[in-house]
Amino acid sequence: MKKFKIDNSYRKLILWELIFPTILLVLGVYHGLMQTLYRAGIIKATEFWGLEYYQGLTLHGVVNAVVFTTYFAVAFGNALILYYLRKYYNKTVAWVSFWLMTIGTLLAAYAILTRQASVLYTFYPPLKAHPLFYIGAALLIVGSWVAFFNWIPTLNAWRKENPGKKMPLAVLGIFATFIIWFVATVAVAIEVIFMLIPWSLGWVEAINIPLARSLFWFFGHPLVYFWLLPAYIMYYVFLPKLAGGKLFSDNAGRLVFLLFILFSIPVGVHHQYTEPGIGTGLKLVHAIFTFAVAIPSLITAFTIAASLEYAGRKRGAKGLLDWLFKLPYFDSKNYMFPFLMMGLFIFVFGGITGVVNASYGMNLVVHNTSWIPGHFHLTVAGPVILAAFAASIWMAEKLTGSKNIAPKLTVWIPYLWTLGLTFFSTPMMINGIMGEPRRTNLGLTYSNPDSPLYHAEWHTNTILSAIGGIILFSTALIFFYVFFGTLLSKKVEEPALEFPTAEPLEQEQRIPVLDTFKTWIMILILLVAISYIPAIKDAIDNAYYKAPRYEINNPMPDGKPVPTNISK
Ligand code: HAS
Repeated sequence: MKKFKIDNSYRKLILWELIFPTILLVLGVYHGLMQTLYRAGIIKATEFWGLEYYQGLTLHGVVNAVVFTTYFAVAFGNALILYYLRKYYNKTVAWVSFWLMTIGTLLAAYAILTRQASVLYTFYPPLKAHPLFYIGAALLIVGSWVAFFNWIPTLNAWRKENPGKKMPLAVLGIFATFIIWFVATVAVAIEVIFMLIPWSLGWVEAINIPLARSLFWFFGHPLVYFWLLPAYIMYYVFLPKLAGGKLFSDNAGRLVFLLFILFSIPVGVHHQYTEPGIGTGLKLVHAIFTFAVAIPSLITAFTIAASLEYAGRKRGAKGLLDWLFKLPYFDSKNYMFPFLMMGLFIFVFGGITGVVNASYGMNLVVHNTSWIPGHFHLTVAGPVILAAFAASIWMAEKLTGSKNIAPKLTVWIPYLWTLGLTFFSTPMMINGIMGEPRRTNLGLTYSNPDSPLYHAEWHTNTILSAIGGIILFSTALIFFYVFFGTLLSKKVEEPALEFPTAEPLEQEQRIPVLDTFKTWIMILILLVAISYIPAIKDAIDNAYYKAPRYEINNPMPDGKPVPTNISK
């Protein structure tokens, strides 16, 4: 496909949607490193350089997992819609979306940085944050909705002008991503707007915790596919081209994105297997749907592997597996390839550990242990972040007309990142099976030889994990150098949008049900009703009591002083 020279205003919009969150990511990644140093007992304190442990963990999760990913998905969608539909969406609305997201992010950042929102990225009540944290989160979500709604008239206009033509796979992929996001975020918007904000403002005395948690996880698991699907778009549309081959099946790709619409949402209770108020029968229903949501990823594994094999054979491979070694792993002119390839490699393990989590019996062993962050650093911090890094550098080049300032160095980023994740995640998961807790400042106790709670058997793995954290942090610095250096380097050509786009291996016929969203959204509504009406009912009926507000460092509700005259 030809390059697309876009209006300056759209170019600046997408660039700012990449630059602003990447600046925040510096802080988010710094706190990732700090977490490993606390957990290894290298820091044995409640805070470092003026930022408290849970404040840092909140920053790490909110910036890396929510802010950066949401901005990237909007920026990537804004670019894909322009490039593949060659049509403009409303410029003013697109900028309104950016400013809603940015004001929301800054409000939440104020609450976190002033130590009034150390509630982690899941903001579980009864831990209370400053109202601005919740209002900021709501604005970030609404801003992303505005971006998505802005694309709908553009797609409809394109379809009117191209009757009977398949919508481009990348467009189907980004629409599926945002359909999941919109349906999922309705639940967390209800939790935030109708439960947490009035409760945080003191208008409501106490709230139903199981209901708040269930609304969060209605959103919390589809959130991971909102993170993952932009990477999947790159696996299906970019990677076969970058490998020098073709996409094994375009219709398989369409089916995968549409299956995610069905199964991303009716699974959230698998985060609540230990929730007392929700019935075990319902947990089984969500477990079954969870195994269903693994199916589109398994289809992806085979479709992308077949596409890579085709590319490897076109490069002269003859044997059973030598196609794997014919691919352009170190071609600096093709630097996106290793980012996507290593993301896939990491996701093999991220996926397997996810399936372990989904298995009820095994989940009871790993839940709330360091196995869980071990799993999700092989998913969101693996394929997702590597794909976002690659596309951010690529779009920085194309939208400024500059050239990557260090392509030979860029190619090493995914390999160093994979090394860092191996050191970071594997020990976390081993210790998790031995009972090491997640979301805990181990440096004060379990990793502190002077503490009666010291666990010597966890120590080596916490040190290995810290080594992983240091490798990841150093690699992230290389990414920041390449990304910002490319943005600031001199222009060598006219800026224009361009993406490597794979041809399908065969011209497969258009299957109408794989070229529409309506059918799949109707089935989704049915599946959500089956899986969530009983869950919400359980959460309402079985809420033992409603909880008042708690601050992070006070066991007494509503900030009341801890009674000193406790009678014996
Ligand atoms: Fe997960 C918890 C189950 C996928 C992220 N997950 C989390 C949390 C996060 C997260 C952030 O069932 C913690 C939330 C919190 O803070 O409490 N997860 C799954 C399952 C999948 C899964 C079944 N998770 C993800 C993805 C994430 C993510 C994707 C982020 C992007 N997860 C759970 C469960 C929990 C959980 C429970 C709750 C645990 C608890 O108790 O709290 C599935 O989607 C996984 C399917 C994927 C596969 C792998 C397919 C492999 C592919 C690559 C093929 C490679 C090729 C190349 C072709 C089956 C596609 C080969 C080339 C070579 C060189 C080899």
